[in-house]
Amino acid sequence: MTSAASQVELVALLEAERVRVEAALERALAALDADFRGDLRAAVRHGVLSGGKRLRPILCVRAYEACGGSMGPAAYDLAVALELIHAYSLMHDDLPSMDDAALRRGRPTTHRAHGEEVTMRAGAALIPAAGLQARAACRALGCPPDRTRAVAEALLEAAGAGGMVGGQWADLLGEGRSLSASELDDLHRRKTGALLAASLTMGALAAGAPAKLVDALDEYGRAIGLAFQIADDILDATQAAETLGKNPSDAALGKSTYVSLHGLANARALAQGEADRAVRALTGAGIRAPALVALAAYVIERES
Ligand code: GRG
Repeated sequence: MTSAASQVELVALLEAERVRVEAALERALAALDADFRGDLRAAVRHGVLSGGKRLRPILCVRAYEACGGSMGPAAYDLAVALELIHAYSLMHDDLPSMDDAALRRGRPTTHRAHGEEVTMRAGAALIPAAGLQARAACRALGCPPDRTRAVAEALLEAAGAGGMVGGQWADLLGEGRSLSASELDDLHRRKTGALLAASLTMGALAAGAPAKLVDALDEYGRAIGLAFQIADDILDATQAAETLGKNPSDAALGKSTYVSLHGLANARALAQGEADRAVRALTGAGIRAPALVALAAYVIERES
């Protein structure tokens, strides 16, 4: 458990960071206005600007700073490339052909508000937009071409078939069937963990960090990715849909979860173990980043 004082500090930090992320998202969407018009623009804005914790961009800027990058608007412009991918994934995940969800972040899902066809288009349009956003931000940060390429690759690999899309596919195939513990780990390493880990490595790569630091932040990201997902399953099992602002739950969709597989108490212990592993990855590499340490605790203690 984090102390009450550090909890207060973390809440203030998250709020201050969230405001900077929202501003960067507004800049990113304004730059897309020429191509994204009418119903497409409205659906994109619904999916991207509908709240959310903005955890991925916050991890990215904190990794960038921990690796010596100097903070400013361009760092947030880079970080929101991750949020564009995350937003598309949630818009598509909620579609009738996937989770068929009515509610996301306490509001109607994008397809319920804007229709299924435009939501598919809006989500698809966000994928290349995210790649271009990352490239433009790297250039603004003064990254040389090889660094820019490495950052863009980290984003697209994490979002692709070996990462998030592959994990989502495994998730859909797993509906209505009981997965083994290793199948469940593998699914979530890809579906949730890959993009969370890329959030850290993109920040480190953009700052020009040596491989040792990039690898340590990758390990931190993968550990909090798993911890985050286990915490998600715990919240799903213990909180009402209204509190979470989303429905239906994974259990209701017939999916295996850490709670269904391991039980609540073991799932909590597993989440704590992963959060501890994340912090060890930082200390092992000599990375001094109190915000990242606090965020490792936050991912398992959060209430939404
Ligand atoms: C066509 C197979 C196929 C895939 C398309 C839809 C999709 C790609 C991927 C979905 C991946 C997905 C739903 C991952 C879930 C990750 C997750 C735990 C989301 C919740 O993240 P939070 O808690 O959400 O950070 P907020 O609302 O705070 O942004």
